[in-house]
Amino acid sequence: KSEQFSWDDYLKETESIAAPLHCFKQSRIPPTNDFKVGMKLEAHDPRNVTSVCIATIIGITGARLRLRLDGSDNKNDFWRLVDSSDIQPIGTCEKKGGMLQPPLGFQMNASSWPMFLLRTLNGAEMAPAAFFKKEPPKPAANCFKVGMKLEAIDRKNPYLICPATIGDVKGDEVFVTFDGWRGAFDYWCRCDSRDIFPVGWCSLTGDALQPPGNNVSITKSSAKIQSSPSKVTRRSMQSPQKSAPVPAQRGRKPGRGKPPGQSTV
Ligand code: MLY
Repeated sequence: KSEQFSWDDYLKETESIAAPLHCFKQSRIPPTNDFKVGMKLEAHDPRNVTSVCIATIIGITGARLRLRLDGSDNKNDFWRLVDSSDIQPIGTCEKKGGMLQPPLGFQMNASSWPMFLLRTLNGAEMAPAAFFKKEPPKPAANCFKVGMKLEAIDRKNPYLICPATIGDVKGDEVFVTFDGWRGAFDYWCRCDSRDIFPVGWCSLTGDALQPPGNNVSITKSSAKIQSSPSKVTRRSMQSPQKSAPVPAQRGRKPGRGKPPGQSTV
């Protein structure tokens, strides 16, 4: 399918409604993203939230920043909204009497941290305070209802935002289910989570909303054309889209008698 995903069509097709804006802890109009790749800021270490660390903006996506903690590896990048309370301008921590900390898994000897920090900040391009936006207020109550549609971050692939449905509601929490993925990516979160967005969010921020997975429950009309609906829908719809099979051997076909040698790619 090459057609673009349309919420209007999808809501009609699935006979469902979008969760109202006031359910979310998100601003009605997504905040503008003025940040630039390479700028530095302070961020709470996602793996050790009491630590405030130096982070570098590695990428920009919609109203979010892809961040990497200085002194950490490239395997623990994380994404934050520009109005997240987890990020702040450089200098904020010190102003509050705190001390910047090395990230969990600091790649150098702990004793080299003070010098590392000095060098990291020296001549760094610091994100201006005006770029940080105020966190939106909390929703008054959990007003999500089972079946409501939304856009949600895939926590296993946090750069992705996908169509989702509220699968359950319990107290202040909601169960976020990903349409067409058979539960593999579903999670519980608080109703005021910053990882869930109202329908239409991505089109406002310019983010690419992922299309729903392949495993959609088949409608009655299309089931009729299947030879054995119950089996076909269950089986053929089981595995999500797989990328094209990877050839066993990369690069040149090994010539007869010649060893493959080193890859040139
Ligand atoms: N490469 C991953 C992508 C899955 C994304 C699922 N999201 C969109 C709910 C996989 O196939 O497992």
